[in-house]
Amino acid sequence: AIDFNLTNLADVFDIPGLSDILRQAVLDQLSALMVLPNKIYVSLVENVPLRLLKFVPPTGVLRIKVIAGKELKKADVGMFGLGSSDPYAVVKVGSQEFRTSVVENSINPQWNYYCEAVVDQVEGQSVLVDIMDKDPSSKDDFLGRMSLNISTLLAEGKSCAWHHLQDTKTGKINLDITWVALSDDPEHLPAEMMYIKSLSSKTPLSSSLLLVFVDSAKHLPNASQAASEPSPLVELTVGANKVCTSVKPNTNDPVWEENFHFLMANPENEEVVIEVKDGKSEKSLGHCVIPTNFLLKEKGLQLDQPFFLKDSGSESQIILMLQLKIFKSQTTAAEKPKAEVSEEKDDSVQEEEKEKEVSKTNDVVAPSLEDVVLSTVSPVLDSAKVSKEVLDESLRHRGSSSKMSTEEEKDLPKIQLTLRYSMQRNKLIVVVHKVVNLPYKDEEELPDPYVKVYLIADSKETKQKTHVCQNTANPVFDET
Ligand SMILES: [Ca+2]
Ligand SMILES: [Ca+2]
Repeated sequence: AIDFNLTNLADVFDIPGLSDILRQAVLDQLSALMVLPNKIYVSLVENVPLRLLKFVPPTGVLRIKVIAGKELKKADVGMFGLGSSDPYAVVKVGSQEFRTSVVENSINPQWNYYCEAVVDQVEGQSVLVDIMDKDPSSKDDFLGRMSLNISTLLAEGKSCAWHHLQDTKTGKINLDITWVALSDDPEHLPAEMMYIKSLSSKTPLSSSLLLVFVDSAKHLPNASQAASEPSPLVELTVGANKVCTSVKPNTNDPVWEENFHFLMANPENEEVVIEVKDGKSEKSLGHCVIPTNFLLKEKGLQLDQPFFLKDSGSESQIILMLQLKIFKSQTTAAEKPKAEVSEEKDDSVQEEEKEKEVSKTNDVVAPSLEDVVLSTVSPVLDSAKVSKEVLDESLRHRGSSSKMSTEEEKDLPKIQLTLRYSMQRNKLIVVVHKVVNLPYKDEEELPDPYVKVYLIADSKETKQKTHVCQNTANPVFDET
């Protein structure tokens, strides 16, 4: 894994002679790492745990069946000049990529291929399908592409249709796409398992999604008696899937705060194997196993607690948050608005929550980190062809309980911003949309808020202000 901090990254991009090739290489690496959601959290109030806010479940899952192609372009020259193609399809959703098998020598291929893509955020995201002709001894030929907006799919719940391919003269593709909602109700599990079995006997499909938030570990042992502090990382294994956190250098109490998810066929008999390792010596620092059926018995299908590590120090713990989401593929018409509500909720979470008041009750904290993050992350987003990104962060009041209900969360002050970095113009564009739920003392004395944006780079500081909105706790600015 690449491990460099964002401040250094900013410096790298500032080097004027940095070749485009190197820049592109860095961007490619980063876009691979910057798996959606590209959410960044900056604590505006000190000593407030952001843990719960950083644990953001995906919005849903798309179950995609690439059924068939028709009248595809002939990209191979045949012996008698007729020609054909050896088509396969590449499906992309965010950073996830899936590939069908190759159907040889056919312009009307039948794939009947299933894949499942986790959708973190609906806004601005598409399902992209490229059709290619496999050529054993040269670069594969492009046969056409198509894209579908995920928000449209979500509204319809299901789409089964022939789509004309773009950027080509001929060809259609038949896709069956289902929006799968995520539920906290274990009662949905048997029905979903029956349903996926009925869909395909060949492809093992998923009935649920396991979310794992690796928060931190405490009192980890050193790798050996002679060794100094370890540089720990966590390896998570579910079935054949293995993922790793980043390495935290030289600490017995690492904080990772990283999100992972695993598609599961049957959570009744699967387990998460957690192994903490020293990145330097590769030695194990402790491990534990959590069977996922534990989660089925918990309220909200959720566990948020420290787990003692085996073969580790006597006090060694790992702090994890695990949640199981049960798939609900068959959404009835009556239930549809529910799915839309949950999407709305997600949007509101995605609004950046921040406030800068005229009064000095809450001092502005850490704009530098935020801006460094912005100016470095945004070019990455550009390269990943994400035109609009919303930076997330949340403001929490001191003394509030560690768990907030959704109701309470709705009333938190929030700011909505759009951030874009234009490589051509070498400019960071910040659109201040609006702020909601600013605190105020009484109805008579509403605040007159404005937003000040700081950019701190290379110890130079620039700032810009919006206009002042008189007498409101919910100002709308829409300023760039
Ligand atoms: Ca060819
Ligand atoms: Ca070919």
